[in-house]
Amino acid sequence: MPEEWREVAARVRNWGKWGNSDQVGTLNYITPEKVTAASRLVKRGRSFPLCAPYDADGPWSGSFFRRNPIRLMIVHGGDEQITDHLEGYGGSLGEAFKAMYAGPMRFADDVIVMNLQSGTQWDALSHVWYDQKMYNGYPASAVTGLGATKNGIERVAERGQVVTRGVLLDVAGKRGLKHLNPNTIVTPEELEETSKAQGIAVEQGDVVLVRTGWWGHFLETRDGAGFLTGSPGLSWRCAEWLHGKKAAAVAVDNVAVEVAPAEIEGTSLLFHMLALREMGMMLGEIWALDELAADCAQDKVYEFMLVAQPLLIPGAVGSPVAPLAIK
Ligand code: UVW
Repeated sequence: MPEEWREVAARVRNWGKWGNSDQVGTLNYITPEKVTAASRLVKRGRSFPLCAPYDADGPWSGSFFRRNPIRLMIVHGGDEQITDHLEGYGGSLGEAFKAMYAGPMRFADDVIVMNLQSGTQWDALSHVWYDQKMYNGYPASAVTGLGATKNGIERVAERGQVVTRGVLLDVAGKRGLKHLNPNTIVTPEELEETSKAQGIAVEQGDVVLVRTGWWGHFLETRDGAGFLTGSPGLSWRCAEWLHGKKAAAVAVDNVAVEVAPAEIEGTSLLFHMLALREMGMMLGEIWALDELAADCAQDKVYEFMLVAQPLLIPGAVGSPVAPLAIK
């Protein structure tokens, strides 16, 4: 890695800042005072879901190490005919259906099979590392077939801590575009200019939402390969800007928060390494920001209460999330 990147990595490193056993990183910036202040941002009682659909029509073509979610019905309305055929049918399944269908009640059940990373998600601090170390100096070997024994997403979920002020930086909107062009690099200077243009300053403990318009573009084109490989997104240099602001997390409406391909040839996920490994900052990916952005453009209020709790999945290196921005 170039010296300049290594120097930034050293400058933004938060290891030990919240103790040697910390596993939630910059979420420590969200204090009880921050949560109560965020609740006071709710003025209209209007909430905006920021979750993309977990369905078969997402961007994962099957050529990557991820797939679109697969949802299957396990019990459904058509199963009612089983009541005509249960006589003499044994086994625990037969017994279960006899008991459940004894009266008039009928029901449906389903199951979902998906990568935790294939839809709207949080990356846990154990998702990415380099040089055999992850956030707070934990060894990469702590992530095994059992899951992440350090920096797993459950550390965040257990604390119930992803409730704070959200700030939207609508970079595409500021440029007057529906979406940024493919592979556009969003610089820290542009984040600063956007925040100034919107009259909002990022403060300690905020979750910063950056809109590129890329998810909305995918919904129009359904071009999964283009969504994955042509993504506009943050420059790795934005890490230092977010570090200086003491942001709690960052989430973007693209696949990896950062721009693709990586700005330094022969590397990948440069911003991931700085955010997750050095800063201990979770990354939100594939967040649907268009409806919220349209509302913010209308009322000129780019701050809101954000509730974005991950699922409590012990050992997971990420989690689906259904974030809500409440104004
Ligand atoms: C990888 O592709 C490894 O990560 P992400 O989904 O966070 O971009």
